[in-house]
Amino acid sequence: MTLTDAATIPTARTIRTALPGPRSLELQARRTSAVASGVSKGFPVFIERAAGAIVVDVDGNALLDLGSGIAVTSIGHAVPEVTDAIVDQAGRFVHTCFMVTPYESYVAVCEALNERAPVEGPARSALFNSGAEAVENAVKIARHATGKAGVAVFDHAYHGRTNLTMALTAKSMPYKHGFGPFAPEVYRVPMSYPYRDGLSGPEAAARAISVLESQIGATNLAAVLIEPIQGEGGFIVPAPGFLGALAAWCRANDVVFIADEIQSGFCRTGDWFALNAEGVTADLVTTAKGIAGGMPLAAVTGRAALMEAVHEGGLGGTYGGNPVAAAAAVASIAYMAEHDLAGRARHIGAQLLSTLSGLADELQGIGEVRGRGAMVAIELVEPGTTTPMPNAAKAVAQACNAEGVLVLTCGTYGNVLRLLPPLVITDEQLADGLGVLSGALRKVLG
Ligand code: PLZ
Repeated sequence: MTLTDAATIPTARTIRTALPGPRSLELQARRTSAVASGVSKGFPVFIERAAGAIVVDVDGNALLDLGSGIAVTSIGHAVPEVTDAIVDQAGRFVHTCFMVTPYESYVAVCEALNERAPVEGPARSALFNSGAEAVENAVKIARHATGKAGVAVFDHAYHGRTNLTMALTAKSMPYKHGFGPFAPEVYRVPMSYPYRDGLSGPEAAARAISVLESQIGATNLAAVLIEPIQGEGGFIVPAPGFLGALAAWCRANDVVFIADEIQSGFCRTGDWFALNAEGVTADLVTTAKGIAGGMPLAAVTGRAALMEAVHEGGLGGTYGGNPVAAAAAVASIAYMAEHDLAGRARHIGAQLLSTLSGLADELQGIGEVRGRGAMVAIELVEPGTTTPMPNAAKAVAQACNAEGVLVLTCGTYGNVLRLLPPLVITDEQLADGLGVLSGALRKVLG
C-alpha cells in the first residue's frame, strides 16, 4: 500500500525546475495524443502526491494550492483521518448499490447533512455523484412536488455541464457553445451584482421578482435556483437582503427556493453554508465538492415534506452515495467540525481581504476585491472604468502558476482571479502565496 506520507512532503513551496518540468512535459505529450482536447488544460504540471495545501509534481516541485482543485479539498490534501476512512471502507466493500442493499455510511452522511443544511424543520437527503447530478435532482424534486415546470436561474449562474444544467448555466463559451438544443422551461433573471449594478439587496430583489412575475408567473414556476455566492460566474456576493427577499417571495408563492451550495458550502465562506450569514433558509440545498475531501459525492437536502413527495424509485442511480465516498464524507465533515474550519475560513478571509484591499488602493485596474471567508476574488478592469480585463487576469494567474502558486480565474467576462485555498493552509503558506500574487499583480498592472 502506498499511502501518502505527509512527512515526505515539504510544508513550503519548493521549486526545482522550470514549470512545467521535463517529466510533466513528457506526460503532457502523452496526454495530447490520448485525452480528448475538449477537456480544459489548466496548468499542466502532473501531480504525484499532496498534503495539506501543498501538491508535489512528478518533477519534485512542491506547489502551493490556492484553488483546492476547484473548491473541493477544503480540508486539505491527504488528511489522515479521511485517508484511513477511505482505506478501511475500500478493504471492507467498495460497492453494493444503496438501492439494492444499503449500508450505514450513506445514512450517516444524510444525518450530518440534515443536521447542518440551512433548511427549516425536519430534513431528508439523497446522495448522488456530481454537482450537476444533484442540481438535476433538485429540479426533479421541485417539479414533482409543485406540479409545475418553470425554473428561474440568474445571470452569471453556473450549475453544471449536463443537458439540463447547461441550460441552467449562463455562460455560453465554453460550457454551452455548440451543445444545444437545451432543456426547456428555464428562465434567466437579473442577479444582484453590487459592483456592477449599484443596487441594494431589496432593490435588486424587486428587479428580479418583477421579471419572475411578468415573464414567467408564479403559477408556472416550480423553482428559483441560486448560488448564494456565485462561483464560476465571478464570486459575486449578492447585496444583503437579496437572498432573503427572494426566499420570502418563493415561500409566499408556492415556489421551491433551491440554494446551490456546491461551491460555497462546507465551511468555505466561514459558516457551514453561505446562506447562514444572513440567516436565510432554503427549501432544497445542493452540495458536492467540499463534502467528501475530494471523493466524488453530491447531495440534495431539503424540507422533509418536499423530499418525501417523490414516489419510491423516483430518485437514485447506480453509484449515488458510493460507500467509499460516503465514508470519506463522514470523516471530512467530522474533521471540519472538530478543527473549526469555518473559523479558519474567517481567519483566512481576513488576511486575504486586508492584503488585497491594500493592493487595490495601490494599483490601477483592481475594480473590486470581494468575497466571504476563504472564497475571495479580485475583479480586474481597465483603470477608471468597469470594462473587464480578462487578459490581465489570465496573465496574473499564469505568472503565479509559473512560480508554483496555483491560482484560478473565473467570471462571465473571465476577468476575475479567485482564491479558494484549503482551509488548513498555514499562515506562512498563505503569506507566501499572497506575496507571489501581489508580485504578479504589480507586474501585470503596474
Ligand atoms: N454548481 C455552484 O460550482 C461546479 C466546474 C468546473 P460538478 N463548478 C466547477 C468545470 O469547469 O466543469 C459546480 C458549481 C456549482 C454546480 C456545479 C457542478 O458540479 O460536480 O462539476 O458537476
